[in-house]
Order: sequence, then structure tokens, then C-alpha cells
Amino acid sequence: MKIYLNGEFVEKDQAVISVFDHGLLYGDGVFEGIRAYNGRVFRLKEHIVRLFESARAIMLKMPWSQQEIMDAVVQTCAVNGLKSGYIRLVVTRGVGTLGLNPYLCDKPSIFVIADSIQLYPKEMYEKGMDVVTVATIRNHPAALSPAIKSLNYLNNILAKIEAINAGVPEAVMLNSDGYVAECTGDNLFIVKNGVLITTPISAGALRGITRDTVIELAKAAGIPFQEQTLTRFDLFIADECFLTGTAAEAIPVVKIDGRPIGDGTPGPITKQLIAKFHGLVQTEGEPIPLP
Ligand code: PXG
Repeated sequence: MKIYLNGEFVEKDQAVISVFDHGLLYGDGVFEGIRAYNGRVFRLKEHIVRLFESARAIMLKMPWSQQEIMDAVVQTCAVNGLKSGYIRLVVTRGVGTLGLNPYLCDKPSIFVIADSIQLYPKEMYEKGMDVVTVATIRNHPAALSPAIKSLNYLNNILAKIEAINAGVPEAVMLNSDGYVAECTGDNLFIVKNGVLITTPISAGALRGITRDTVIELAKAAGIPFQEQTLTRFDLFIADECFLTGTAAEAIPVVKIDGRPIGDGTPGPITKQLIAKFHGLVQTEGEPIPLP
């Protein structure tokens, strides 16, 4: 496997980062998880725009153009012969000194890994998954904003640990006001009385690219949609629930905090949207030049 690292392709075991890189020392950096399907990189431009916005929010000046990074992503897939898989694009503050001052870091580091991912077992996509609400709240927007896809995921990891310790794979995180924010690596949708609903970004959600895609698909299919502040009560009385994320794709949720959602099986609108999503990703995206 070849990794793109600071402008070069290097073998996996040679793809190393300095212990003085602030990405490692402080989680000071930004990243994207991107998917390739059927020889195309899905919504690449949207991921790159979000990466640049995350970088801007942390005052990390990108020395590369958006096009250069898009080319690096596509080339990393091509040199690895990757037709379908998962791409991790990471930009760190770069090598600096001990001490927090980011301005002492000379230049950012960048790397791209093109590999595979299987987040949840296949049967969960068919039968649905169970989730729990956890005590760890989503970062307060006045601290590290949940809109920034930063390398500092420890808060979400703590929530993920709570879920796994409770015997389920994913956690619903609330915000500091007690409203539903999102999950540790996925956005959350419910269906109530035929209306598709997701939490607003202002509730502490990342503007997920899969979230945006599902909203587009719903609108095109004539499914009523709204963003709405949600409480746990709203989840408990929902007819359907599902999660979206680049890694997870779209996955039905059938139980929250031990309570069955709807009739306890993936709902019809959930299944319809998941099918449409799978159709779309096969045909849309930046082509990977494969031999
Ligand atoms: N919320 C959060 C907090 C995320 O990290 C999403 C929503 C979904 O966004 P996209 O754009 O992917 O639809 C994410 C992205 C993992 C993993 O291993 C998940 C993400 C990133 C990296 C790893 O579960 N999620």
C-alpha cells in the first residue's frame, strides 16, 4: 500500500510523522473521511471545501490549492488500484516545538490513505442497530465547535467508549441544553408521521456530506423534510430512525436506550432512502484513472 505523504508516495511502513508534529502532540489538525465507489470518489469537492473550512476555523493556512489536494486524493486511489474503499485525508499543523504555539510550526503536514472500511457488521444494515444516549455531551460550540472536523476526537471517543461498554456500537450525544446533537461519527435522522427530520447544525452536529446527500434524495423523492431540535422523547416516539456518515453510510436504528423504535424493524422511508443512496454513489463522483 502506498501512502501520499507531503507530496510523495511512500510505502506504508515508511509513511511516518515526526513526534514533534502538533497533530500528534495536541490533536492540532483537520481531516476528512471520503469514500470511493465503483471507480469514483464520491462528493470529493464537498469534502475538500469542508476541509478548507475546518482549516480556516483553526487558523491553519493551507499551502496547497483545493485542486492540488483533490488530485492527491484521486492519485492515491489510482496508485493503489482502489476502485471502492475509504480514504482518510489528514492535514496537521506540522512539526513544531514543545509548547502550544501553533505559529512555531513551519508548515502543515498532509497525508492520504486509501484503504477499506467496514464500520458495522453487514447484518446490522439489514436488521438495524441499537444505540444508547450517553452522558458525555457533544463539545460546546463555544469551545471546540462540532462543525470543525478536527483531529481532536477524544470527546467523541469517550462517548463511543460509553456505548461500547453498554453493549451497543454507537452513542447518541446530547448538547449542553439536553437536545440531541448527533452520534460520535454519524448524523441522526428520524421519521415521524411521514416527515423526515434531522437535528440542526446549531444543535451541535457536523454538517455531514452524507446528511446533505440524504436530504437531497428525500427532497427529490417528495418526502417532506425539516430540521428540528430533538429531545430524547422525540426519539422514543419516532416511527423510524437511521444514522448517516461516510464510514457508516446509512444504517437503520431500531432501538434507542432499550426502547424499540416504531415496530422495531427498519422503516419504509429509511429503506427507500438507503436504496436511493446506494444507487447514487455508484454513478456520481470524480473518476479515478485506473488502468
Ligand atoms: N458527525 C461526526 C461527528 C462525524 O465525525 C459525521 C457526522 C458524518 O459526516 P459525513 O460527512 O461523513 O457524512 C462524521 C464523520 C468512524 C469515522 O470511524 C466517522 C467519521 C469520521 C471519521 C471516522 O466512524 N465521521
